Amino acid sequence: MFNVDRIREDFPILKEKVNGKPLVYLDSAATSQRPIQVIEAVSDFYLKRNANVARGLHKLGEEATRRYEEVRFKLKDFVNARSEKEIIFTKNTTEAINTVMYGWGMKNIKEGDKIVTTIMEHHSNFVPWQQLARIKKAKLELIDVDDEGKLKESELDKIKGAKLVAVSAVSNVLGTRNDVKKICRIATDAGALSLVDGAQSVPSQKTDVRDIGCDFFALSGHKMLAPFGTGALYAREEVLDKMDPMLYGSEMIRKVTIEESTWNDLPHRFEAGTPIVAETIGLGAAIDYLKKLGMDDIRKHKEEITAYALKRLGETKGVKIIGPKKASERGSLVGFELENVHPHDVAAILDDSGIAIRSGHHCAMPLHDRLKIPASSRASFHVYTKKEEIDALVAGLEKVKMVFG
Ligand code: 7TS
Repeated sequence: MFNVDRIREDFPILKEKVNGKPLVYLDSAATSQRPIQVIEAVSDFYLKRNANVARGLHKLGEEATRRYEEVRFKLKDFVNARSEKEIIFTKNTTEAINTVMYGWGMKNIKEGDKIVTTIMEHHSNFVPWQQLARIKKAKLELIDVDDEGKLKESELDKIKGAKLVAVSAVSNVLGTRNDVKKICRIATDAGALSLVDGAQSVPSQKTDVRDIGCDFFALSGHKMLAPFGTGALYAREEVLDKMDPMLYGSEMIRKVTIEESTWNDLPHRFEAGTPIVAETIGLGAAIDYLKKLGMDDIRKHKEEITAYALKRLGETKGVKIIGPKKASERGSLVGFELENVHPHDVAAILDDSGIAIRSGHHCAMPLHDRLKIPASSRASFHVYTKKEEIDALVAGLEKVKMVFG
């Protein structure tokens, strides 16, 4: 049984006060809070088990390696990859996407080739392709959105003739949940590789990379209750095996002589240097936590909260909601504008009441240009979000309107 009050007990920070008021944390799309189980997994490692991995022959080092590699298997199961060799640990989604840009893109994209992405992308899934296109004199084409912030069906034709299609599963501004399975199928049929940015989808719904049919999938740990500095790239083994490493150094080599070097097996070839050990073990604890709650129940809860937020904000005079109208077509966030008030003022005044939301361009400047707005406000939700917090947001917005007459 999904019990939010019970879940909130696991998140110590939710008992904190901000500006003398109880914290109302509605910025989980930027980063989630962490349950005590994750915090304790990290501190337990430093307190009792700290050693570097894949090096020492001593007991502590072996144990650290075992626990660290165990997380790779957990993540492989969590996203339904075929093999743990397809899971590369990265520090976030951004690093995962850049690993593809450098390792696959620099090798395979040639002058005149076409890369397709969308206007709704976060800069992390936009700038790497823009730069790759610039360096290689390739073309970057964008799939546009309609008035409701959904990808235009008619523009999916752009995928024909592309070498790579990169799309987010859920937009961090519009909230739009894209039909990535369909887009990846069109890409595969067109002979293109596909990359899915799962930063906003992984914390809110079941992830099945085989069902999606993508070649690459990027995710961030810090949005899915895990520590900062954790994340992963999933890549299909056949594709990964032909990619070049982005970073060179220790761990990723097999043999080094003065003249040349050869590379380690997958996945270690793509993980140069000492990894983020304790925090990755924390990622393992976050996966356990999410699985225990159940991804289907998490999705149901988040959809309920999102539907409630859409309803309450929709009833609030002066509020204009950005993105799809139905909660079922969204991830767990709602972007909006408040008439005649700059989003930064909205966020600052809400903050006085202990309510944390995000305002700005949300690292999606091309999208804001397309929407012809300089910035927007965004409330985003997680497993611990209660309807009362949406009520607090709406009351806070009434206060903002009063301040601005
Ligand atoms: N892709 C999407 C869709 C995102 O929302 C984000 C982060 C990223 C990629 C990059 O993730 P990172 O972990 O590598 O930074 N989005 C946000 C946000 O909306 N507010 O803060 C970070």
